[in-house]
Amino acid sequence: MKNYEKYMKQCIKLARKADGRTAPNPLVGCVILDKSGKEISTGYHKEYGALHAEADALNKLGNEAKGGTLIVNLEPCCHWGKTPPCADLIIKKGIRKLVIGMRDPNPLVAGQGVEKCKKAGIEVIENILHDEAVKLNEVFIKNMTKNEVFVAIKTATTLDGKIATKNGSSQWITSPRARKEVQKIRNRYDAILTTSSTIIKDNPSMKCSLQGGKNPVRIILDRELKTDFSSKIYSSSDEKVYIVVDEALDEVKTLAIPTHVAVIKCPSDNLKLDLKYLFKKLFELNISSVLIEAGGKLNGELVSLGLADKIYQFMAPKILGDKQGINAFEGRNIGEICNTLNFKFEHIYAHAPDILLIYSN
Ligand code: AOF
Ligand code: ZN
Repeated sequence: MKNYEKYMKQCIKLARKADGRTAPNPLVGCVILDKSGKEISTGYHKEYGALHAEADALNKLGNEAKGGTLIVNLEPCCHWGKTPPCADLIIKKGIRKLVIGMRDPNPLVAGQGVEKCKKAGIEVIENILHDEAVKLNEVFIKNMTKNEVFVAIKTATTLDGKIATKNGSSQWITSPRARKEVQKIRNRYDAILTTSSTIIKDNPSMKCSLQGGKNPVRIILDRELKTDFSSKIYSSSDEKVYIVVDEALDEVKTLAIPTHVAVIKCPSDNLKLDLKYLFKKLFELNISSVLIEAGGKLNGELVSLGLADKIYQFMAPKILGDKQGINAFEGRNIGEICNTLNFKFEHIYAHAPDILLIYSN
């Protein structure tokens, strides 16, 4: 068992090499051992449309795979998609033992890949490092099981949970090292979402400056169309920019939007855009995951509505000490501590002098 865990760890590490490139497909890595237990091949799913991890690893081999063991973090597929079924290739190559981290939540697979391999006489060992396998593909799992976009919030606070002073001054709370880490997080998400207030205040470009990284789609909540199109966020047209406006907005105003910017008309209530509607729309636009980089009001609304799957909270060793400073999550008014919104701890990382806390809903 211990050895399988070691190889499963390797599968997860291989899979992560394609972080941010496989959506809407999962992150998958694969290791193959020959019949004496020696590692003979590895592979991973490199990007959407590319070979599946198992095929990537098996295609490098001839007869040596016969009688061997294949370790993979996700159940092999058994359907014809962009590529042929991996289960068929595994059987054809004479693999004797299959070790998986988790079953595939895709209804087209969902246990049938395992069944097919078992029927062909392959021994199947399941749930090796299951929790890690689930975490690795949290976006894919939510997409598949709920048909919804995965939503994460990134925030950067002082020790007293403030993201800005009362007059909005916020640059920079965290250190350059922490801000570099933000680039890595951006690279994992399909889209970054912010608000007109953040653009007007900070004029961010919301790109990913990571070497070899990809620029995410940018989404701007701008109910009344207040942003200036000369703002940095609109400057490059390499990736789509969506501007989300109130569906009741004056037609003349929407006509002035530049051609590389697509408009999403969204219903609103009480001067607030309907976020549930918007997220449904984003999923229809093939956006699998979105990272929110905005202010306390939007963050507060998202958590209150139960729409945030994950929180990345950077914290700097600074204290604002002013109750009028802006909170990372605004807008709730609770009397009792038993009414807090509770998240689950996932990880803590040191990016000295700051820390990164990761929580899930
Ligand atoms: C695997 N290994 O590396 C991947 C799997 O359209 P396709 O052919 O790329 O198929 C996509 C589906 O195949 C995806 O939704 C998931 O169920 C499975 N992806 N399966 O065994 C892989 N990427
Ligand atoms: Zn496959």
